[in-house]
Amino acid sequence: MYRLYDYLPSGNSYKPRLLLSLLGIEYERIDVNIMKGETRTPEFLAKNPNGRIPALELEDGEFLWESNAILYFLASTGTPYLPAEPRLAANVMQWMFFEQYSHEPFIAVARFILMHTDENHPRRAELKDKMKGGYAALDVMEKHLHNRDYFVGDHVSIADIALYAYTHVADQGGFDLAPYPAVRSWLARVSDRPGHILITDH
Ligand SMILES: N[C@@H](CCC(=O)N[C@@H](CS)C(=O)NCC(=O)O)C(=O)O
Repeated sequence: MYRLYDYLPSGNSYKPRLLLSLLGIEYERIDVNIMKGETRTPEFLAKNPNGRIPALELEDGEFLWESNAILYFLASTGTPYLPAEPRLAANVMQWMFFEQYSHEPFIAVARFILMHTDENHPRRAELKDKMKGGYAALDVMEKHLHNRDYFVGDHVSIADIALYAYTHVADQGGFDLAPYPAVRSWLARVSDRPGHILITDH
């Protein structure tokens, strides 16, 4: 059985947790409290030398880390979440790289700062740039989704799971999704799927 090293409030670890649930795959969940430094212990660094959750322990005892790589692995055994056609599969990768470079560093980090620091904390100075970058990512998503149901092709894929994770809680990072009707409709479509769980569920 897989073992997922996880922290419930984290959108990055929600990605594999959500996909495992959508695919109906049983797994053991190990809670790693990132706020108590549990990702930086020698024991955890032996699992992920980069000291971050999520990490997935495979049946042979090997570890996979980086949320989108874990999504790729879980989806790549003939599931509908990764198209077989190379061009569409590359489009899925394109949106997952977009998520990591142009979306998560802004929306997830703004959410982290607002959830974990008080008003006078020096990290609050980062928020202006985080909001600018986050809204730029939402603009790209809105434009792409205005005539589409999902990011790639006509079926939900791991690109949607990767982007859903922090977009659906963007309000917790101070983002207003009211001007993004296509993004809001897409969020509802993703959350309507059988097996869907909330970020706080497992
Ligand atoms: N690019 C990584 C980011 C992982 C990440 O930033 N994880 C955070 C929680 S969301 C973490 O473990 N932080 C604890 C630490 O840095 O010690 C991924 O997508 O998995």
